[in-house]
Amino acid sequence: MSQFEEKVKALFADYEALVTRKNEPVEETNGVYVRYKYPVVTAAHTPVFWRYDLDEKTNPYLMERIGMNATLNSGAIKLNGKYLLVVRVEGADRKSFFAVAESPNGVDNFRFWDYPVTMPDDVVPATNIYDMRLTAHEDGWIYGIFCAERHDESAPAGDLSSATATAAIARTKDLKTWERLPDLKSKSQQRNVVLHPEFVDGKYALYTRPQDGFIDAGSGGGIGWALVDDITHAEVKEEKIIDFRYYHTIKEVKNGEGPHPIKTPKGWLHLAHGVRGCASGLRYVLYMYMTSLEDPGRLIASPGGYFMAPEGEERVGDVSNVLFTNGWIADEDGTVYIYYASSDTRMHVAVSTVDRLVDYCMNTPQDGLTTTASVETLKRQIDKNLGLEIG
Ligand code: M1P
Repeated sequence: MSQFEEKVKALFADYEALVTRKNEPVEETNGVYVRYKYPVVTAAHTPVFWRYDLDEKTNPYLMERIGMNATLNSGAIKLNGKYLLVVRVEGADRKSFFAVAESPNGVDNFRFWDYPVTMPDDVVPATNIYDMRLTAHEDGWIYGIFCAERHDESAPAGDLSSATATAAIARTKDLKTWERLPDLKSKSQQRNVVLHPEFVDGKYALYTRPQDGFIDAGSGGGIGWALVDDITHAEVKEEKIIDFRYYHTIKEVKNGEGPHPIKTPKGWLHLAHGVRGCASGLRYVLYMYMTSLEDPGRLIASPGGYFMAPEGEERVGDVSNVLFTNGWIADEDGTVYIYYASSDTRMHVAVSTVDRLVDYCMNTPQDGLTTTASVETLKRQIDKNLGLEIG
């Protein structure tokens, strides 16, 4: 075997060792979920044959030709018994694209399909696309709603950073062939738009995130709710805020719906991200809430504080101090696989159950919005516990 062939063999052997590594649950003390030890998808999980030209004639030094920078914010769905992530892969060139990674069990052995998704362009092509939310809708299609980012052509000459965010819509039956529908029409910019899985009053229902600018949620108010007559020409005509932002909370600066909510006998279970500012920049955490079965746009439970926040290596990455989620899978037995990205760099899984998450939402005290209220809440629990005969 030539030296080149040996190097290729070693590359594939290292890759196989990484993608077949067994993941291990990590003991958590909070009882709500269990994190897993290893990230489920990293840039190193992207296939060797994406990154290297494996032809000795054209790549005699066996160098990486197409670098992959990160794997993050992934949509999730279970299809034909497989746990599938539509991963946001970001190349070294800063362009994000979608690629499907498949696992037999939801916690490890994620392997990318050979080719990334070829997403058709809208009439006005986007520069960058990312953060897909997948919804198997009762109309029979699987929808992917994602952010389409374009340079803001109204920006002053020389400003190459201003951009616009629009919700793009595509649908598929198999995650392989995608039909692109026109982008969502809305008075404001939109990101983190999610399709509800059922018709509501005979209409498609969207969770929205109206925002003043590309970054700034500004007067947007929070997570919105809008009904749409025709998904093939979707337009937000009326929008009401269903989960507001508040001063001095984990979602003071911004919030956004995660994956579509899970239907439970007690209501729709929602997972979202909340953002606050601090001296080191923005801090993104995950939080939960529930809405009514009769009216999915009506809040019925709002546990205070964060559900998950960055820990350990999760704190550091391209955009540090960030947890972000846009995918989860509820299995038939009630197990919930929560897929989240840390610091815009890598994908992780945490596992819980529908029952535990509902209990968390229904019984975690609400944020009273002041120190005085928080201390009173704490004292009530202390009083109760000290009145119990334990042991
Ligand atoms: O960098 C953190 C996140 O920032 C944005 O989130 P939001 O839509 O709330 O502003 C998105 O760009 C997201 O992709 C990113 O992970």
